[in-house]
Amino acid sequence: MLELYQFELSPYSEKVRLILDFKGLEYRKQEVTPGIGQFEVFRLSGQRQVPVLKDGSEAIADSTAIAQYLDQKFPEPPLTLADPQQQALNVLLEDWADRSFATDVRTVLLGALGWDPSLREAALPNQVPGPLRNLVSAVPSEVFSVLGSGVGLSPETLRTARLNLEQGLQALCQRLQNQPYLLGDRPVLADLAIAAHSLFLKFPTTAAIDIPAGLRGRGIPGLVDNPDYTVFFEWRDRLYRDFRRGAAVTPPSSGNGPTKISID
Ligand SMILES: N[C@@H](CCC(=O)N[C@@H](CS)C(=O)NCC(=O)O)C(=O)O
Repeated sequence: MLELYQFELSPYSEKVRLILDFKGLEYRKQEVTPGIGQFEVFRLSGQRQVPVLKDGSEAIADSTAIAQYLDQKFPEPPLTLADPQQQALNVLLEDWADRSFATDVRTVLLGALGWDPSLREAALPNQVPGPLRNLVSAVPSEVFSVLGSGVGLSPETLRTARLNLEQGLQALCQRLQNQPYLLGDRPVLADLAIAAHSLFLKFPTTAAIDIPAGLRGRGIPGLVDNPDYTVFFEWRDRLYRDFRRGAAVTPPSSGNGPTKISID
């Protein structure tokens, strides 16, 4: 059986899980402990990052390489498009998702918090507004071992990331105005990559990801609740409903704070 070496809350791992589910493939998750567990990842693949897909004696690192491997070995349904011009856009959009979008989402999440993990509890009551505090106080510490600490982000970096993200979301909404998926009437790699990298913009409700109950369906205030981006979040939630295995879990009723969980 296929084995996925992963972090549960890594967007790149989520991208591969979405691809595996989209193709209807069975696989086993091998959760890697950040730090010590990455020695095993290195032993397998010659590099330390997750995701790594193990297929028998083969170990494939990097979500894009894994996507290409799976599409070649299990062609149906395809992640690519037959029309070369459309396929070029598919490649470019996936790369944008993995670099620009992924970085901006991470920066906006960390930056919105003025993040320093060691000061988190101390800083929260004074510096973070209500809805954001509710969100943040429920974020498990594992998220921050994936995201990094965010220490040293300048206000200019934060502003630029927020603007980039808003511009990207507007462009994606534009593409989704008249078609169900980003490049037509079926999802392709670009859809799955962008959906996966929106993990921290809005936590999905699927039971397939081990997310604290208080976070399901919640996201960054000012973005998830902005009507300008409704089309984007509807597309993301539809994609999860139709293709991600594991039923949706009803999030806690809005207005209440999330379930508080202990943070290191
Ligand atoms: N280009 C890689 C990026 C993977 C990546 O950034 N993985 C992060 C988790 S989201 C990681 O393993 N971080 C731990 C580290 O760099 O040591 C891909 O597409 O898979």
